[in-house]
Amino acid sequence: MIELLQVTQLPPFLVERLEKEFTLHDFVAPSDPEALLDAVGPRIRGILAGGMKGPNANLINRLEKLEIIASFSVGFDATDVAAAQARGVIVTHTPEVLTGDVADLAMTFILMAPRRIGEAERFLRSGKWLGGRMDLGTTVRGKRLGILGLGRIGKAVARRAEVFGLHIAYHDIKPMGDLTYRSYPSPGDLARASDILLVACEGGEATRGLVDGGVLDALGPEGFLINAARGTIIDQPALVAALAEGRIAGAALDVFDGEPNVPAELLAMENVVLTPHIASSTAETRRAMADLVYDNLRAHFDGKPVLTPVPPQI
Ligand code: 8YV
Repeated sequence: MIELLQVTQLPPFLVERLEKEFTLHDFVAPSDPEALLDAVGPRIRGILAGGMKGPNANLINRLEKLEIIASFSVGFDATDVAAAQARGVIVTHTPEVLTGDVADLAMTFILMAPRRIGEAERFLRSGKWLGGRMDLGTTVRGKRLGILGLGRIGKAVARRAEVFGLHIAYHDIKPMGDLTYRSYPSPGDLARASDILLVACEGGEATRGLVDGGVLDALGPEGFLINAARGTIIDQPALVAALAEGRIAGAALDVFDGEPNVPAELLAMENVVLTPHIASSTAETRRAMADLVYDNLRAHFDGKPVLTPVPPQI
């Protein structure tokens, strides 16, 4: 059987399906990685990766028979795609199938943060309601939503947000052609023209720290920051400082730089909604992602073109 190296946790239904046709080697937390690689490395033809964990250049280059890296994620920043493609190793990901659920979570966040829904639930559960009413929230309707990165997910959120009466603008490095949304030339310009700033661009080195203290100040003390993309895109210490000093009004975050660790300061803030990277975590979407990972591997090893390759990065 063809041998694959699994470097990240995957849903059991995907592992079980793959194990019927492939030999999987568990490299998620190996006690002796060197020994395992010495033993099986020369036979490994595929790697199973994910959004938060993928192979670096060292691992890729060590596996001489490696042909394909199949990532259980749309984001491929955890895998060194350039190193893989430089060697002719195909990288696949799972676009489209998770767009709806990720956009739904982002839209939920856009409503939750200004309306103080997380805080309201804690207020009720802790018995504070018995002592009086909670402070007022902020209306979302009529506000300006700035979308940083108008890709598949950004556009899907824009469609939802229009229904809620938000005015949409965006910044993207790619020209967006005939869209009616207004484009701003930089993240700071977009933030200055936004009441709510949604981070929806790719992760990786190119966008690391793109939302810095200057962008947060441009968003301003009435502004909300939403992130269901990658934690690395935001300068996290700058975000903590901006929230602590009231330089932005609040945030809703599904992703963190260094997750699953989340800064203690954020955990203690009432005006911050926090979820544990669940944007694509529905049974339906995870099944669809798993099917796509399987279909890509099957196609490749049957000598057919893969379905969803990561475009060339070099
Ligand atoms: C997953 C993700 O949570 O698709 C992505 O880029 O980050 C998520 O869908 C992750 O890949 C699960 O391991």
